[in-house]
Amino acid sequence: MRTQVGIVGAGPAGLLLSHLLHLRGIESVVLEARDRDHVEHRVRAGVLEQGTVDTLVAAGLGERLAREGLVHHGIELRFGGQAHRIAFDELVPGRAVTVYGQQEVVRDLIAARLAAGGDIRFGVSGVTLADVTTTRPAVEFSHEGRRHRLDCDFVAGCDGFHGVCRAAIPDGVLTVYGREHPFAWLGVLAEVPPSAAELIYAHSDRGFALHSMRSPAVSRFYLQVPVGEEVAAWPDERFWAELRVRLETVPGWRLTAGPVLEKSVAAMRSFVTEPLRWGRLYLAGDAAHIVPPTGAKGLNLAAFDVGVLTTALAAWFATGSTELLDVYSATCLRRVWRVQHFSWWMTTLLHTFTGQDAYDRRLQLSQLDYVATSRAAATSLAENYVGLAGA
Ligand code: FAS
Ligand code: PHB
Repeated sequence: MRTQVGIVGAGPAGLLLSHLLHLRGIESVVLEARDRDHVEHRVRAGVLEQGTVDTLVAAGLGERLAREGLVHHGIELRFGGQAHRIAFDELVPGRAVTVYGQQEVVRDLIAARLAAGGDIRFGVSGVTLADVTTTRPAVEFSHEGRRHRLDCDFVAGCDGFHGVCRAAIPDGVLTVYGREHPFAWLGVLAEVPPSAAELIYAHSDRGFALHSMRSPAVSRFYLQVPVGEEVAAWPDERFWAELRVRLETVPGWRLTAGPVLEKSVAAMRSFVTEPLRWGRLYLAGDAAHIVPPTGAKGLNLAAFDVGVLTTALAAWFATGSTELLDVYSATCLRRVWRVQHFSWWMTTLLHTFTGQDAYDRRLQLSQLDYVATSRAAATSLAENYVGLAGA
């Protein structure tokens, strides 16, 4: 079989790339290891930057997003028994974030691809890459009991952190940067109305906590827990009790608990691979970089990558020019490092660290106080959180 762009992975990066290429008249085939139901129900991101929303709307995917997405013009930092709002509408007028679950974005993309006759193969296995340093790359895979070879002009590695595409690049080609953060996040999705209108990022001596949401009826919460923590160690009662201790720190504010729909633990790592290209293989999204979710950036960075890659591929298919393809890596990496820094900074600002002494904690509180009281510092947080305009 043959296509123009072979895409490995039907997460937000792979699906959005396939859709954007389609809008440019470029064919693609998306190969996904998991089944459709799993991909559409995987609970991950919840916050979309302005730029991501603009990209989805421009791509004709704005109808349900506009109807069900929650536009937020601020977030709250909660520490030292006080609530401090970072007001986007004052600090970065005209820019906001939209709360809309990643699984909703993925559902909209799959529906749009299939409605347009797009080719998504769910449940593939044994994906291997061939000849990606030649002008005739290919992806080989097994599907429904048969082995297939997909000949293409380019391969897009959108298969996430644990995928095969980055791993297919020989030693010595990539430079890898990163660190594992000394804690994890326990995430809970609950069928209960949010206890606040906006997200609350809470710093406490017992660790970080986040109050987020998915809709007026469904809330999303996170607790900082030790690395390797098991979900089984957190029965619902213990979870709600600990969340109350870390969030109910402002007089008169109460958390409403409810039935738990999903509970999972996510590792916290920062990771970047350079370059994002090897021959005719282009990496995008979590396959190339991971940020801790404290800055709500992973999905947004994936959307940024595939926007740049679409423009570069469209130029090649239209004119044969490799100019934009040759700078794809550098263009994305400038944003990747900005987002890496912001996500690392939010993480070090809001989490407790083993071995942290009283001096460290005072520094953290001083930084939090500075962000809460200095317009310049609050504006810096706000502009990074809503997403820096342009490159
Ligand atoms: P994904 O990992 O989403 O998709 C890769 C796909 O490739 C998967 O479907 C996988 O099954 C498939 N695949 C893997 N190996 C394969 C193989 N060998 N063959 C075929 N297919 C293969 N980001 C935000 O922006 N905001 C947030 O609020 C936020 N919250 C998060 C909360 C949590 C708990 C986590 C874990 C992440 C969060 N993120 C957030 C980051 C997250 O959204 C990722 O950045 C995003 O899923 C990246 O999308 P992809 O690059 O498409 O990778
Ligand atoms: C989420 O709603 O899942 C979420 C929100 C903000 C973050 C991370 C996750 O920083």
